[in-house]
Amino acid sequence: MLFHWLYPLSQNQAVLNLFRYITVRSFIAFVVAIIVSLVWGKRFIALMKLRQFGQSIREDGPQSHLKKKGTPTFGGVFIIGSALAATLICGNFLSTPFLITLFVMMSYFFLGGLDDYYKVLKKNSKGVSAKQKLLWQFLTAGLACYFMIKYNVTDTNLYIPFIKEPIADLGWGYVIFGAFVIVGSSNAVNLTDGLDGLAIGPVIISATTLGLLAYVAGHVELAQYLLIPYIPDVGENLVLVGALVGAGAGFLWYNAYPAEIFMGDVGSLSLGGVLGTIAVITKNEFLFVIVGGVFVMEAVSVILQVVSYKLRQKRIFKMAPIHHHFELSGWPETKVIVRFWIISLVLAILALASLKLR
Ligand code: 57M
Repeated sequence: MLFHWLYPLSQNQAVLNLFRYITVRSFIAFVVAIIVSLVWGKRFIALMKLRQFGQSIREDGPQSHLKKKGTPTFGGVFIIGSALAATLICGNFLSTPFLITLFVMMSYFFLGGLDDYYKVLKKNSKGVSAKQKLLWQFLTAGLACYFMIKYNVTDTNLYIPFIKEPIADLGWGYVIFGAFVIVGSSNAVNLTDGLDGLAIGPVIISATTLGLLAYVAGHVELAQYLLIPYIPDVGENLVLVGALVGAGAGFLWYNAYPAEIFMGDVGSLSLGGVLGTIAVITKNEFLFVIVGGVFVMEAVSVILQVVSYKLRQKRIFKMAPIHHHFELSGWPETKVIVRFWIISLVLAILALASLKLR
């Protein structure tokens, strides 16, 4: 909103001109969000403890997790809250791609918040039913993809890494395809969120990568130079990413092992939703498999485990998602976390490198 107020003044005050640049506003959003989340986080944790809004722990999980009982949850409220505060200051609310991403984030924030509320209120690990959750997620993601096409934000072509021409035109089928990517991303981040800092580290890395991809896609000369589709106004998503990365870093300050707070579904579903939406809106659905490789690995481990158990009554992993397998194999929690961060970083660099190879 500050952007809309300062922009007209920039004609008289040259220094305010800086506020026109997406890069400058993204940086300011990052700084604002990290300060707000660090300051607010401490108070928020104290409040959650006072209200006894703590996590219940499943007894069939790794034994090392039992000591985490009562750790406050709902951390996503201060991640998204801090990011939203920074975005309200720095964002350009006339950008349709930016508004669509915000729409998905807030819808999943609401869904995750409701789920956490039920879990905490009922003091058990079940929240909103899986069916209701999926229905809400698909409705939101489908609407978002419909808006993308209706408002000419993106075309309905499919692009794959390393090839500059589209491989197919899905027409309105793109709504279904895009919705799958967004819902898959949201749930994969949720599955990853099972160790201290395990989800937020790769979220920060993947969001930064997708933010850069959005910036180049929204920059006419850079898009032409890199032979990627030019998508007007999509660069504004870098401002949201700046805010989320700042807020995420502030959250990690408290979520780092041993965690003082968990993000809850309110955080994991909405952050995963944002990543998926930016991947779809920038036409990087397939590259996202590499960028978000850690989330993909976690989700695939669950699918393989469930299918194998149903078909053969045998498990592939000691426990799925795969981070539990490594824990039960004797790796200390922090080793699993840091190694997953390293994998995420390597994949992000690979994905960015692929931009020049087409
Ligand atoms: C959420 N949530 C954590 C916290 C966090 C189908 C099946 C694979 C689903 C899966 C599942 O329910 N996943 C979704 C995972 C939970 O954390 C809360 O949930 C929020 C995210 N949604 O923010 O509020 C626990 O994770 C630990 N944690 C940390 N640090 C953090 O920063 O240590 C979380 C954040 C917390 C805490 O212990 O309580 C969770 O794991 O429940 N189910 C599973 O993951 C279960 N796997 C399983 O059943 N595997 C089976 C089959 C079905 C594949 C198998 O391998 O045979 C495991 N999870 C647990 N116990 N806790 C196993 C049993």
